[in-house]
Amino acid sequence: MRRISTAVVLFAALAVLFAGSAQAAPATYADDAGDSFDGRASMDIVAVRYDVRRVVDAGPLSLVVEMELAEPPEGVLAYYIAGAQSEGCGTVWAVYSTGTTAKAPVFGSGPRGKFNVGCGSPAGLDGSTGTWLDAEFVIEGSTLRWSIALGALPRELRSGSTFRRLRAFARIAESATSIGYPADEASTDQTWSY
Ligand SMILES: [Ca+2]
Repeated sequence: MRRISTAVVLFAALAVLFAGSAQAAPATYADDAGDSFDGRASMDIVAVRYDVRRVVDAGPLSLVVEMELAEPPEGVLAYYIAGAQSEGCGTVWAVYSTGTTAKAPVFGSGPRGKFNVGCGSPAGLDGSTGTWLDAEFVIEGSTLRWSIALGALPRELRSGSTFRRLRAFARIAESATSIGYPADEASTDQTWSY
């Protein structure tokens, strides 16, 4: 009898442990509406959300980053970027490029969403270990959503991390440079762990 109850307690503890790691509470931070540099609602960040969940039923547990704008995003000449400093893998950026010349080597010629993470590659000549990863990327109304299966991330991010310095940018792009002009910025002091 004692052995059974010990097993039950152990199972319950493991269930809590796994539930905790699989269902981390999402983090959301907001930004004022109506504050984009050039007044366009399509360049106006209003909220950013981090989560680990299954995007589709029976799909893989995924890192999910969502950016809500005041209106649907631009289709040309814009970048939308959400970043955070991770524990173990440097900066994790979610980047949507509408497809400009300067980003073509990474993004190709069309609109595309990707992640750039600060680990997962051998150090290059400049010491960088940054790695570009394809995101599952969709635009649903005014919300941009990047996701990637946890198993597709470098091992430093697969089983959990803590994200700090959460911040996001909407940038007006022009074809000759990769930097662009800031249209809106958002940030928070809160941290997020999964
Ligand atoms: Ca805003």
